[in-house]
Amino acid sequence: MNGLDMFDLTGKIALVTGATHGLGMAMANGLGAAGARLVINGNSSQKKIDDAVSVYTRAGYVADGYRFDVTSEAEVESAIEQIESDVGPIDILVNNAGIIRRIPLLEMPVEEWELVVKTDLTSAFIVSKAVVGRMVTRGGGKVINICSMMSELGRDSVGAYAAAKGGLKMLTRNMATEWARHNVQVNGIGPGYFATEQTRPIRADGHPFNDFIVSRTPAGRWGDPDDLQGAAVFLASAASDFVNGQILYVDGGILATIGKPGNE
Ligand code: GCO
Repeated sequence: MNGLDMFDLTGKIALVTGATHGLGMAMANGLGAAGARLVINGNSSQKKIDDAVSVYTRAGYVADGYRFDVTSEAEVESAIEQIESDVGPIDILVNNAGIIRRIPLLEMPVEEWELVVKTDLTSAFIVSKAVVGRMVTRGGGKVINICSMMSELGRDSVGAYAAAKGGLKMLTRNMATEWARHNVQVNGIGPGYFATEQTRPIRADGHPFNDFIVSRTPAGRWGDPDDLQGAAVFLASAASDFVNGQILYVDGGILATIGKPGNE
């Protein structure tokens, strides 16, 4: 295999959780453009899933949608069984589904904390457990866990999210430790600050965070969700067959620096 062939995903089946919108949709588009057949998951409504499937189909990709709750082991197990019998064996799993609650820790109800940790961290364990058992039997596969700046950095009001995303980074390393020998490569992508629905409230014109992020990011801008496609294709493809347990930060340089460029 040489040149661009190693990035080719033709014939591969990719399950992307939370791929009805936002970063999940951008990464699924990248995998589709590289040739993968898409299986997308959402849990808010069947209509949202159907709408997303038509977006992928119109883009020219083969896509199927499945509604299930990634935090429920029973739902996940039966959905994975269904997907593999309807569509075929899952070669690539992207654990992308997640939520955020911006509540200072001293005001955070424990129920909200648990919901965030369950959705952003425990779900990756549950879905991977169901999918990777099957990958091991078949001789290999790829898992990509979607981490965050908050896998490395704290920020006021996002304590539960940071705890979950920091945990997801270590879960990625532990999965790599246990599964590399089975030819399952597990890695993470750590998006920086991206212009999505999730960040809309803190991107609003005049919101101090908007100016802060633009000046704190060496690239000088919010990320465009499509900026994640290259990293997703790389970690889903044979090009990363000896890459295990890494987190690839796609952040315009935030983690490389302490401050804004041009500071005296
Ligand atoms: C926040 C943001 C973050 C980003 C992203 C950073 O409030 O700090 O919403 O959580 O969305 O995860 O990588």
